[in-house]
Amino acid sequence: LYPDPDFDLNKFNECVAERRAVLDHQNKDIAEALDLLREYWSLCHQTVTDERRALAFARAAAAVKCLPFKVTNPRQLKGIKDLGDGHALRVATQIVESGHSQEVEEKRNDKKFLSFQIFCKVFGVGPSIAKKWYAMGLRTAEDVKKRFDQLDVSKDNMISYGVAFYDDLNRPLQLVEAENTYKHITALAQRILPSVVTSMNGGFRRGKSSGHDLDVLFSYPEREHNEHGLIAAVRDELDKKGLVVWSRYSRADGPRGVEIDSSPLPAGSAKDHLLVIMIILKYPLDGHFDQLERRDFSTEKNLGLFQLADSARPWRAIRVDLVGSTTTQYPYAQIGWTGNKQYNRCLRQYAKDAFNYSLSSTGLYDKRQHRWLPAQTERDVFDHLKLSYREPWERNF
Ligand code: DGT
Ligand code: MG
Repeated sequence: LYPDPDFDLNKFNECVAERRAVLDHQNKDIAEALDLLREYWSLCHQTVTDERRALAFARAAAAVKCLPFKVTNPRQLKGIKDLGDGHALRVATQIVESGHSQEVEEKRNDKKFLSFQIFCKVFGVGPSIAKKWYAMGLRTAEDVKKRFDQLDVSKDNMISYGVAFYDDLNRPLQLVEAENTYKHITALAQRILPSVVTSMNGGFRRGKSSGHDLDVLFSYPEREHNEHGLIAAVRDELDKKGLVVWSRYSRADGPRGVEIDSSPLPAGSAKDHLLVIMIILKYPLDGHFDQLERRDFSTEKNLGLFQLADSARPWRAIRVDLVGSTTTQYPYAQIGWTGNKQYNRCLRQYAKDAFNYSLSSTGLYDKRQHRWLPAQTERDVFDHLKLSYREPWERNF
């Protein structure tokens, strides 16, 4: 049945977190169709059932991306865990049989969906705001710009920057641009704190050649974190150079007025776990984040729009996230900020189901033994979870 004689369906289904998905997988047409339905339900959902539908399509698309062969016969799709035996399987089968799905094409061209896609491409806008704008009769990016004054968005809000820099921020950031910016930021951070360790995470670490932003992760010992507030210092240095267009800083143990104001979360005690819960409750419940992500935060973070030198004009705005983690959190932060989002969901669900562990970008918490599990490297995290190590480029679920 399978062109790959080594393919074992039972093994493939045994543990979803053991699967691997490279960017250049073999079933792009099926995955694209399923991802479109995921996006449709994630943006246009009305009910909790619709949100669940979006997650089900995300799992189905990931399953297809993990298949180590090109599907040529619909029978090859039968019995695949996460593809199921319902809606997603039906769509995948149509694509294999005819290269076409009526439903996918209708949704792709759905007017409301197209407007929601445009609105959600505004930095700071998620499905709930998109819905409001749609109800106000807005349809296009031009409508948003023209009627911006009626949108009840304050001038310093991230959304007003999202609108002002709409074109810049929707132009893909190329790998070489990301690397240059990353090097510049790393050099700056090393001048402030020579022992800092940095990594370029997000899609670029998974092998993408372009992306919507640059995700830089910093790691430093707890003690130095408390003294310096490194991310704030880096942001301030960039600001002095006139390179910051907009930024929002948050720190778990920061003074009042920052986005998250509570104590830092080192790997340690049950008391720390309580703090996690307190912060979960404080974390904004935006439609973009599902249950597994809401409890997630880092001790220090700066969302920013920075200036990037541009050949055609003095500069253009790009999205850069600076994330600080202590040395004890670093491997967890690396996994969390490498993604992709669906891979993280899968790992976290598996950690919960298999061991009753709570996995986040700040650590792995054993809820039975009430303790955090230490890790020095990403491999240690995989070992804790009794999973084979997966390279970043195999995490493109
Ligand atoms: P891109 O930027 O379009 O190339 O795609 P990615 O995969 O780099 O996506 P991005 O930049 O949104 O996020 C990178 C990873 O970081 C993703 O797997 C999820 C994680 N992440 C994003 N935002 C947050 C956040 O607010 N909190 C936490 N803990 N993780 C986040
Ligand atoms: Mg990114």
